[in-house]
Amino acid sequence: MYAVLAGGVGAARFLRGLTAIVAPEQVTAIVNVGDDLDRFGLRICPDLDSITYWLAEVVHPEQQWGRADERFTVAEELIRLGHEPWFTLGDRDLALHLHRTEQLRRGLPLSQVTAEVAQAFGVAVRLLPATDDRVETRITTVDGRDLHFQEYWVRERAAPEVAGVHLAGAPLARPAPGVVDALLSADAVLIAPSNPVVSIGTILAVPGIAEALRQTVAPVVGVSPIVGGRVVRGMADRLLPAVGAEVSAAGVAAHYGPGLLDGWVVDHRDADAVGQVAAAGIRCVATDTMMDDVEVAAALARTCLDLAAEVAGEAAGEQAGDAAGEAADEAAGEAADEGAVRAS
Ligand code: FO1
Repeated sequence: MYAVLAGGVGAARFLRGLTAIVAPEQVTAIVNVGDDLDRFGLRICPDLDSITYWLAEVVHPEQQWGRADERFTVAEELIRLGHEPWFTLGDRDLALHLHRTEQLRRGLPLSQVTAEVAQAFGVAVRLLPATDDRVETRITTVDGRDLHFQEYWVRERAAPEVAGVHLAGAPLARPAPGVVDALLSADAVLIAPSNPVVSIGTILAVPGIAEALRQTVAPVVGVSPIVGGRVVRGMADRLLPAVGAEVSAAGVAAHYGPGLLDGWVVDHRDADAVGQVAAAGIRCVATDTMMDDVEVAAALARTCLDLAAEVAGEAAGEQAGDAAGEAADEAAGEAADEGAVRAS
C-alpha cells in the first residue's frame, strides 16, 4: 500500500500517474483540509473535491477544479441577489456541498462522508482527510489582515504580502481514522508536488502526522513542487519565504528536512540541486516532473517508487549489515575468549 500526502491539483495529477502503475486500491491519499471553508452555510472541501473530480475524470479541464460540463444558474441568481461572486460554485458542484453539509449535520465525520462521495464517483483510491476536525489555514498579511486561505488566494489573488501562515485549530486536531495506520504500514510514503506550506505543511501540522512520518519504516519520497526556481502552479513562491524556506527544489527538501524525507525527486531543470540535496542526507534524483499528460505522471510515479525501493533496500541492507556485523563481532569475541582460555 502506498500512502500519498496530497493537496489539490498537483497531487491529483500525481495520483493519476500513480494509479496508472499500481492498483488504485493500493493507494491511500491523505488530503489537506486547511483550504476548506463555509459558504452560504455549506461546507466546501476544495482539495478533497479536486482530487475526487480528477480521479473520477469529471474535473473542469481548464480550471482544474470544479466540474466539467458545469452550469452556473445558482451563481448567477446569487449575483442578482447582491452576493459578491468571488468564490464561484457551479450547479453540479453545489450538489456535492449540499450532500456533504447534510451528512455532517447528521453527525457523520468528514472521513465517512468523503468515503461515500468517492464511492459515488467510482474513485477506488482511498481518500482520507488529514483530520475530521475543523482546522483552517489562515494567512496574516504584512498590512495586518488575517485572511482565510481562500480569501487570500481567490478573492485577493495572492496579492497581499504574507507575514505568516498558521493552521487555526491545529493543536486540538487529531489525525482522521486510518491516517496514522496508513503512514506506519505503508510500503512507501509519497509526498505529492503540492504546496509545501499550505497543503503539505498543513497536513504535517496536525499533531501525530509528522511523528508518524518520522516513525514509519516506510521510505518517504517527495516530489519538488518548485521547478527552475518557480512554482508550477499556485502561490508557494509567495509563501515559502514567509516560513523561512528558499524558493528552490533544494530549499523545499531542506524545509521538509532529512528527518522526514528519505528521497527527493527534482525536475531535470534542477539537476544541479541533486548534489546539494544528497549532501543533506536525502537521496535525490532528477527526472521530468512536468505532468502534462498521464504518461509523464506515470513515469514520475515510477521514479518515486524506484527511489523508495532503493532507500528501503539500503535500509534493509543496513539492518542486514548491522545484524551481520553484530554476529561477526560476537563470533570474534567468542574466538578471542577461547584463545584466552587456551592461552591460560
Ligand atoms: N478557485 C478560483 O480561483 N476561483 C474560484 O471561484 C474558485 C471556486 C472554487 C469552488 C470550489 C472548489 O472546490 C474550488 C474552487 N476554487 C476556486 C479553487 C480553490 O481555490 C483551489 O482548488 C484550492 O483551494 C487551492 O488548491
